[in-house]
Amino acid sequence: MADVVDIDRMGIWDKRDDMLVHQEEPYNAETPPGALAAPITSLDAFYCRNHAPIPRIDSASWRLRVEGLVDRPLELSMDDLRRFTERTVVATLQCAGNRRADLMEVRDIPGQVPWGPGAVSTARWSGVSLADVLAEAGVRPQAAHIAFTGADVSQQADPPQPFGGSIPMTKAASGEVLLAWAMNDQALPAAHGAPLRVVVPGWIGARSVKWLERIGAQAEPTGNHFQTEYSVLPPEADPEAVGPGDGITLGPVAIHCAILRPGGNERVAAGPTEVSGFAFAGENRTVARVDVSADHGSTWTHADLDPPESPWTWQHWRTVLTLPPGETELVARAWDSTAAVQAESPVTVWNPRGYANNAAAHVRLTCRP
Ligand SMILES: Nc1nc2c(c(=O)[nH]1)N[C@H]1C(S)=C(S)[C@@H](COP(=O)(O)O)O[C@H]1N2
Ligand SMILES: [Mo]
Repeated sequence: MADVVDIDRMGIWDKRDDMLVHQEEPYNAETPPGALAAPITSLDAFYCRNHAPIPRIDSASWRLRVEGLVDRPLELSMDDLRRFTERTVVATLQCAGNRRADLMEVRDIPGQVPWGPGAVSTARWSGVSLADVLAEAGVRPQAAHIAFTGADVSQQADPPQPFGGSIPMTKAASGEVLLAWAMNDQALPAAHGAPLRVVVPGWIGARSVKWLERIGAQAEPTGNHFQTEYSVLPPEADPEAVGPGDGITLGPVAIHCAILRPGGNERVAAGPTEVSGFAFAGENRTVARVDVSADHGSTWTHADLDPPESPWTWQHWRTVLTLPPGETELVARAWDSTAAVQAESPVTVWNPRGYANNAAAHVRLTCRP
């Protein structure tokens, strides 16, 4: 079992002073709103989500085990991994708990991190394709799921368990899922899973397991605590008294958007004003349209979308709306390429653990005449 780093925290996390820190230990911090406007998030502003202290790993003696339903079990060092073809994917990572704070206003969600809209960031990830490593191991046809296990042991499971998750073989075999050792062309920081992490583009952040130690090919999804923890339960369910199959296990990210400017506290003059933000469609969906309204949805303006950095990233958008003097509410809603649209209100999507809040974005502001 890996033990815990006891050096100065700031040195480990290496984050900007204006990160919105929800917890120091385990460290949970969201990206400040200003940093969400950049297509690629700088390492010192990338959100960080942990369920346990950072594990101490000696990358020289570290090995990745690939086992289960495979013809050739593997034990790979970092040098072994670097012999596979290096690949780079620009991908947005979004926590399933992003915007839980808005759900908590509908009804309390005890014991969970009150994330605002900044549990999302985008990086250039480099490493090897999971598919290439699985091909080397020779995955047997009975393997329908690929399970990942990290080195960090979380007390949030009873008994404590390493953090883990799984994805179906169909996703695992697609070239975009990476075992990444670099982020924005720099060595993967300890906070983000060094020496090696999974990056599952278009899926909730929880499946992108950090500090990866084991890959298992298996017939069923993993029984790891965090696989079923990240599920949407019906509103009336007691999260302490549910079985593994009672929820909707989360995978692909649902269409979502955020308004970045103007911010809620910004001083804005009435009249034509640029409104901007980003939208993100998970898995193989794309952002098809973003509608913005300043009159409670009587009229909608279609925002201009920036081209995405890759099929796996958010897309920033902007438009000009004429804002009236006095109090106004801006609303933005995104549609994806399957014509799925965001829920109008968090009331619709409230669930006991507070995941997958993709309700339309709202910003209240007062404009000077
Ligand atoms: N080993 C491990 N992997 C993990 C986690 C964790 O606590 N331990 N948190 C997951 C969750 S819930 C999210 S949203 C992402 C966050 O990745 P980041 O901290 O690099 O932003 O990592 C995922 N991978
Ligand atoms: Mo997450």
